[in-house]
Amino acid sequence: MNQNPYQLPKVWTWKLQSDPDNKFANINRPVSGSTQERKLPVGKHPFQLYSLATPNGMKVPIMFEELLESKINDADYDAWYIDIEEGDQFGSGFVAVNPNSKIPALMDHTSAKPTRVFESGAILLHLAEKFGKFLPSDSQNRTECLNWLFWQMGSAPYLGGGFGHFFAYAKEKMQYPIDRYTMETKRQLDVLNQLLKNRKYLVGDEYTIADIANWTWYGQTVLGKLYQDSAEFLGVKIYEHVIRWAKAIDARPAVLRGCMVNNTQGDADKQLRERHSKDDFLK
Ligand SMILES: N[C@@H](CCC(=O)N[C@@H](CS)C(=O)NCC(=O)O)C(=O)O
Repeated sequence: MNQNPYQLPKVWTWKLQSDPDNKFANINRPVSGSTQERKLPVGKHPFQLYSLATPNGMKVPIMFEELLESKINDADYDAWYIDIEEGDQFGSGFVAVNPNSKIPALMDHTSAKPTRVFESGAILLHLAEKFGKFLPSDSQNRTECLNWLFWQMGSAPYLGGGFGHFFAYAKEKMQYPIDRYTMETKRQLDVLNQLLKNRKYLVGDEYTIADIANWTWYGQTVLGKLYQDSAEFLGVKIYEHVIRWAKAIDARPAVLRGCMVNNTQGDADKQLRERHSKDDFLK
């Protein structure tokens, strides 16, 4: 047990912390809104995406690339790089698209007055409905698809903000939060494993936006792509059905391209800082 537990003050107050090892923590504030005037760039395509290749960010270029792969050429897009470590999400232009200052954020210029869309789940649903793709048309399967889409949106913060934060990012390894969020992450992986025992994809035989949303988090976790050595720590080998599902999605050309968009880390051939044309992947 920690000999010096945190002594709760009566009222919490914000102290600006300056930590050279954690730029990201330095820009967090307990208030919302923009901190600087900054216009967002607008390219030539109908959809303007402002994002970064995190698990939440990746969902959207994967969706666009899947639509384009299905020959829906009207789904062309520009993807602009938002550097959240440098505070781009607090620029006035970005805040006007997403008042919550988080990537991904989308401007849909196909409407007379451009439509803003934020929250990755809402963006996937918006595009799926607009193009009639990756969302089942019959009522029962549509509802099941939304069940798993919203399950992901509610569950992944325990995996990312909980497990990932305390396992990989927190300077000190603290057993209490690591135990708590590891338990929950493993429970969630087991939920998916039980489901995928009898289904090819989350809703059945059809690949949907529920698979896209869940793959970037749970699929990438079992494939060892998130949070350093977390796959070994989480003992992911036992989630054999999740691994089979994750590998199948990982092999899709649109997923490969989507993961490259707004990515500036890792292997050079997997990086594409901004995407403005399909030819950008060939450079
Ligand atoms: N529920 C949101 C979560 C988005 C989110 O947390 N984005 C993170 C990166 S994955 C972000 O922009 N963080 C910047 C910040 O917290 O200032 C979604 O799915 O769109």
